[in-house]
Amino acid sequence: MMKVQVVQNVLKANDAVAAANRRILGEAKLLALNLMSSPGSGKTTLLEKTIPMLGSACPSAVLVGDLQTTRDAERLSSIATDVVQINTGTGCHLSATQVAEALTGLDLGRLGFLFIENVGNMVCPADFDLGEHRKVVLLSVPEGDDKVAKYYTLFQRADIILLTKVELLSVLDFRIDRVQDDLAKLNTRAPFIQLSAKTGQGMDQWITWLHQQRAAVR
Ligand SMILES: Nc1nc2c(ncn2[C@@H]2O[C@H](COP(=O)(O)OP(=O)(O)OP(=O)(O)O)[C@@H](O)[C@H]2O)c(=O)[nH]1
Ligand SMILES: [Mg+2]
Repeated sequence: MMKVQVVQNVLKANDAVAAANRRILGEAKLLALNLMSSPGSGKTTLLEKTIPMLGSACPSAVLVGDLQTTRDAERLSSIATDVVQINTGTGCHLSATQVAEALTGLDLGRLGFLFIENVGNMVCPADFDLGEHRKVVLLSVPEGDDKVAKYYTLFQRADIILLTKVELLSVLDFRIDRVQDDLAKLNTRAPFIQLSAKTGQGMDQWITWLHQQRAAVR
């Protein structure tokens, strides 16, 4: 009983900070996105390709969460206007408080997009609202076509689902219809885009969605 109480308190405290973040991000009139997926499914690579395609009128900042190292921040440093690396130590997800702290160092008014690359993990990030406007969930082809039903909470909450590394479909046994059947039971609201950062397939569709969502929150 006590344990349940503690967990609920942690989530409640996180939600309060997330609500404050959402107010701040709303006033800044930017679009804030929380990118979630397992390690290595292509979040940083997607941002490396996406940010230059958004146009100079829409500067982007990135908050990137990893247990350790500044490797992802270094990859993005010459691409994004601002990059903040958040090291969680042993933490398996970003919290609203970590995002709030990172936001204090940014000039939000000049930004068009704020990308928050969560810690690579398919379970924990799903439970922690950061105050983002949209949740972006990636699944890469090498991970296998059975993941949607297994890690359902993440996919249920997604506002868009990106199937990444699709140029590998020809060399791996991956059935897209299996993914689509599972999504039909869990989340029919989120668009499903087949994408390859390597070949550029699906990138235009993703960029169009980003601009549409930004217009919607403004
Ligand atoms: N073939 C192929 N490889 C890709 C694609 N996108 C990313 N990769 C590769 O996948 C590996 C992991 O990509 P990252 O972008 O670092 O993945 P991540 O999700 O940011 O990983 P974490 O930050 O550790 O969670 C790298 O070797 C990328 O080059 C793609 O579209 N096709
Ligand atoms: Mg990364």
